[in-house]
Amino acid sequence: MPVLVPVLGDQLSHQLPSLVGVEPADTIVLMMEVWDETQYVKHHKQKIALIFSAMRHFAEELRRRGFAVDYVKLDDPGNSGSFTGEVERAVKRHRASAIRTVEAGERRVLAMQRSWEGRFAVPVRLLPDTRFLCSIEEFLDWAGARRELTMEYFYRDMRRRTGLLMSADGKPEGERWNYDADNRDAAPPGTDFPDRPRFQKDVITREVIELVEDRFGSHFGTLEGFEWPVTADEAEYALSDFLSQRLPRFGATQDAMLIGEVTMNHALVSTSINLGLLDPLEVCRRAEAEYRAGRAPLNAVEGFIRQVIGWREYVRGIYWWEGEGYRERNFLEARRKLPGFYWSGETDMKCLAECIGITRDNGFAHHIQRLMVLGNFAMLAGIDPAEVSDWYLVVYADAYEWVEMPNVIGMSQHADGGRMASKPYAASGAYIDRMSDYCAHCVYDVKKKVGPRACPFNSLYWDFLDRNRERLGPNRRLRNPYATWDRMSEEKRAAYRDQAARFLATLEPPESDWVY
Ligand code: FAD
Ligand code: DLZ
Ligand code: SF4
Repeated sequence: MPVLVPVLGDQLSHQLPSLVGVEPADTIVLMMEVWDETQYVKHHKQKIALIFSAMRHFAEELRRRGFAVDYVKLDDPGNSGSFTGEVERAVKRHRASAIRTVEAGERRVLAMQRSWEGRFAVPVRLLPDTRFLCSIEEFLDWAGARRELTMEYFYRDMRRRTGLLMSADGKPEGERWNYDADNRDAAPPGTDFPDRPRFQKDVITREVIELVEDRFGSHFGTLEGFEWPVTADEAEYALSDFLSQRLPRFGATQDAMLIGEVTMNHALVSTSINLGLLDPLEVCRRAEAEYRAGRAPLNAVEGFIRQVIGWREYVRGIYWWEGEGYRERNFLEARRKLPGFYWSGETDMKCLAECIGITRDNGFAHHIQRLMVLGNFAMLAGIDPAEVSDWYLVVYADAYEWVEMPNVIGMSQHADGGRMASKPYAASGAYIDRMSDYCAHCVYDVKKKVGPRACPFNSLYWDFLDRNRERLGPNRRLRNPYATWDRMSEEKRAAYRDQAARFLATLEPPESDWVY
């Protein structure tokens, strides 16, 4: 009687603990396209296409390695539509003696896995996911011993542990841990960025794209611009392309935004790492090798490695540290509905229209677009963080709860009360103007605070601080903006409040709630 090895859609690594050390002859690998996973939020079309195509390719690779793979397609007759239903059918079909599987990245799915032993009366071996450098237990120990969970200190521990960018004397390379201050340049309009790598769509990907158009046609997003790596080989090609073409300039313009530019000097590796097509440590070693060979500067390589072994591992730890109810955290008690234009992209605000358009066409936007345009606006406008979180989970091809929620609830919306970010990532139009060319093409005037053409970010920024004074006033890092607000005349403050109120009254929720 074989052992059943369910492999989930974001566990596509040949080093997966459930696949290592097993005898293919005694093993049935189960992979399942299931309706429930496509609907717990109505994911972007590109996200579903990416996951299904990558799953189907991975199943082929496993077969070539001698595994028997039972692959359940979405439209297969009898597909029950859920992980638990499909595991139950497979246990019966194969008379499995045991189940061996790797813990899911999301609490929701982990709860299903934990129910299997009781339901199916076969032993279930649930293995930790070793594709992270810091285990959940290690993170909980680290967090439990601290009053403040500062990412920078976590990151330094990860540098020491991995030896990445460390000198022989145990000091950080270049004598500094962090080169963030060197990574805040704008990019002049007209800057030439290398093209994103493109991939031939083979018959598997073409079939999946057709399936998604057919079955998920009403979901957000377009499929025409689908350019994601769907195999480990393609992901490796994309990584090499980044290392040679964009990493050397990754640092300086990391936060910059330009109309029509999707990739800039970003890596576009998050979908591949999150799916298991790339190993995070290997990715960082390759980036370090570029520095050691003198092909990429330290500020760029350190900046990149910090994102992967610092932020990525840290947010995953925070997700498990925060526990149940994380999505519902709402420190600022923000209750407004998400405006409809987050789905349609129809707004006169050029920055939002551009970032939403890029997101619709690519299932992607880079970090600063997510944080300082889309997230910043939602927080200033007082949108309910749970709705904001659902939006991010839908629209990005790299979004899974463990990485999306801390970034949205914690970092971007300050809904955790400051656990992740010591002050809210709130900014007026001046920041967006400094880092992009959006404002030069906007109907609003970024320099104006009140009046019909005033940039909405300006009055919203002050109104946000004013509205949340009780909660944010004690924050020492906000002392300066509050002092500036207090120095304004009452007349000026009233004008800002009025401007913000009139703008907020124009925000309308989507016509239907199909998106949830
Ligand atoms: P680069 O900018 O080139 O960075 C390199 C890698 O570092 C990324 O591929 C990613 O693996 C890692 N990384 C960088 N920043 C973060 C971060 N804050 N958290 C986790 N990993 C990070 N990333 C996701 O993978 N999934 C999400 O659902 C997601 N949601 C986000 C929501 C918000 C509000 C914000 C502000 C950020 C979010 N991020 C998310 C982080 C980040 O925006 C993306 O990882 C990044 O844009 C992916 O593009 P890239 O591969 O070109 O990254
Ligand atoms: C996101 C997603 C989607 C859309 N579909 C599937 C699927 O049909 N089969 C599958 O195995 N995984 C899918 N996923 C990814 C899962 O939701 C993912 O494994 C969990 O989010 C991890 O906890
Ligand atoms: Fe956005 Fe304001 Fe600039 Fe327009 S003027 S692009 S709304 S920041």
